[in-house]
Amino acid sequence: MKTRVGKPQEYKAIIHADFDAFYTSVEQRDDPYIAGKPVLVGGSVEGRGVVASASYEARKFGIRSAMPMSRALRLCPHAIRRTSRFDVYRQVSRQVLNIFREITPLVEPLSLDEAYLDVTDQETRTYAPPFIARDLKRRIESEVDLTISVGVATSKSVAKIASDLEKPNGLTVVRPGSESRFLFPLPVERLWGIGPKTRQKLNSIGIETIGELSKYREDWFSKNFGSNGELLRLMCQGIDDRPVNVARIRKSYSSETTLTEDTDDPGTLREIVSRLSQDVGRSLISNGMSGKTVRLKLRSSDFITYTRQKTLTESVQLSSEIAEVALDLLKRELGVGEKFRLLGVGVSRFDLLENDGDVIQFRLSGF
Ligand code: DCP
Ligand code: MG
Ligand code: MG
Repeated sequence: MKTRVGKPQEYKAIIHADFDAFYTSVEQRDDPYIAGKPVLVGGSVEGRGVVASASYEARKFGIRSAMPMSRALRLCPHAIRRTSRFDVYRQVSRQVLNIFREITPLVEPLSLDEAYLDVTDQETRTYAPPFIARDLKRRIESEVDLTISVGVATSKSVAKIASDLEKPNGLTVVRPGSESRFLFPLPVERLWGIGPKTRQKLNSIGIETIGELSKYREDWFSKNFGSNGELLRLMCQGIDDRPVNVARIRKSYSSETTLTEDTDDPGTLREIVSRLSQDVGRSLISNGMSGKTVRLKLRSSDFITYTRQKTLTESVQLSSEIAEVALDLLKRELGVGEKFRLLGVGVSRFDLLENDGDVIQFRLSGF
């Protein structure tokens, strides 16, 4: 590690790196025939699959991740469809994480295609963070033959917003002290944890930009966002002290629900398990993850909780695949006269270091 030669100020240097159109770029890299063309990676139309990744050429037609494949192909009938090759993506991810770790030991992978790096200790008077980021991009391009977009800032949340702004192949630097100038004109949904529903509610009371949101006072944030309010208020100012966390590993995704009334009705139970599978599939998809073990959790009306699980040979990610296994597990528990009061579905066993990157959901409660 290089020695740090007198730093002018005490701030952190954080890089957020994210592959451009990850799955499709890998496919284009490995098959020159489809380079530069609209390419979609995801499920089949017949299987009611969704788009996992769309190449930038395909995005010109309005195609986005998580869109049904059937709709995507209507928007761009000549798009080339490929099925996911998770093993290859995992291998690429591992290779790139190793490059990151040669630069700094402080690497926090968020999913297969993105990570934070804390390069505070690598900074010197002549080697500023933007140059570290530029060299990082060059290395990935020459050694892995793929492009990443990179954000450089003093905190994780600002670096993540920055990396997304000039995709593909972007390098966005937010210099120390210019966080507010950078953040304030951006729409609120750029903030981590502000989903479509919260955005709509904020818009409905006239708040469109981060700058507008930042004008509210502490008590307004705590009233409307509960215990996360202060975190969100500070994020609006570009203040985020969360450290780059090397050890944080997300091992599973799950969703559970307590029934309004205990029941043994197979139809109702099946419907709930399908819905829970959908929740889990959505989380997996939006984090670009998949897992091999599907778990069904049951709590009977006499409060006995138990789980049934099945480990598959191939990783699953899609709701339909999760539901198929979960419903099969459920089938064996039905018809023995037992009523249930709680059901849960989970997917676990990820092959690679993957975590949820401190996923925080800011939900408005006060409206
Ligand atoms: N992914 C998925 N389903 C989603 C979103 C993502 O399966 N709804 C997978 C495929 C993506 C990968 O995770 O290639 C990385 O997700 P990103 O959100 O980073 O999307 P891309 O890398 O594809 O595009 P971008 O250039 O916008 O980062
Ligand atoms: Mg990406
Ligand atoms: Mg990503």
